[in-house]
Amino acid sequence: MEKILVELHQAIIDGAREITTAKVQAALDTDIEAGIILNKGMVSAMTEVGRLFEVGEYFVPEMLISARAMQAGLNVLRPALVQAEVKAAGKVVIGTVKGDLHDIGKNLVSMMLEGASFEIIDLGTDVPSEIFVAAVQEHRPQLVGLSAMLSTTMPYMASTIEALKTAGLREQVRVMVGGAPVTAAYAREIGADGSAPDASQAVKLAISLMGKDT
Ligand code: B1M
Repeated sequence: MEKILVELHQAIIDGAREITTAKVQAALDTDIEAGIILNKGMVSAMTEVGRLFEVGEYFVPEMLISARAMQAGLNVLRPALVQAEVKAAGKVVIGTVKGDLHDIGKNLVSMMLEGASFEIIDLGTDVPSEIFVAAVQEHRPQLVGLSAMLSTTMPYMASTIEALKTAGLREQVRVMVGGAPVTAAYAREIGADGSAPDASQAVKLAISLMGKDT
């Protein structure tokens, strides 16, 4: 791996925000492709942070500091990521479900969707089902995106889909779900229209769902 990406990876693990942003900029300046910077330098670092947490070397504060460095790096990478390539006009209401504060993955999915010309209404994190319902009523999107990173918050994806049904809105939108613990089988079980393991697959899924009648 290129030295600059190794340094970027380490900066995120160390939670060194300024070094992270400088390395992302330096990688862009040396014409490394945004997708490579993202996956090799950045996403892999968060996977390592998760491993360090699992083995008890990192605790919540360290995870948080790394997450902040990651987010700062993503902000620098954002213009290169969102250069629209595929035209697919559509509106997406997206959020991380109730009880869940993880937003890096959801933000990345939003950025990549934006890059594919989707209009994004981002409801943030810890979003209760009634807020999703209200946003669908207000914004009339074609797609609703639900993100969850905890096994304990995944059930709120099901509750949100139920709430859309109760509000009579389920037939008007396609629902896509994602997040590390979310499987295709789980997505089917809760009545979602699809799931994606990462942001680029999420874009492909969103485009394919746009082609289907609601
Ligand atoms: Co948390 N955390 N965390 N954490 N955290 C995980 C998720 C965990 C796997 C760590 C571990 O044990 N190895 C574990 C969950 C275990 C489980 O339930 N299965 C965990 C835990 C336990 C917790 C706490 C409970 C810890 C505690 O308090 N004891 C706590 C819960 C807080 C809460 O939410 N209520 C907690 C807190 C935090 C921080 C706040 C410190 C911080 C989040 C900061 C933030 O997001 N702003 C944090 C972090 C950083 C992580 C890890 C290390 C990294 C997550 C991340 O950003 N990954 C994570 C370990 C890991 O993932 N290996 C961990 C990078 C990101 C690019 O990937 O989010 O997977 P990801 O998103 C991907 C795909 O999943 C997919 O595309 C994205 C981009 O490619 N995707 C979608 C995501 N959403 C999608 C939606 C779609 C489609 C695809 O359609 C709509």
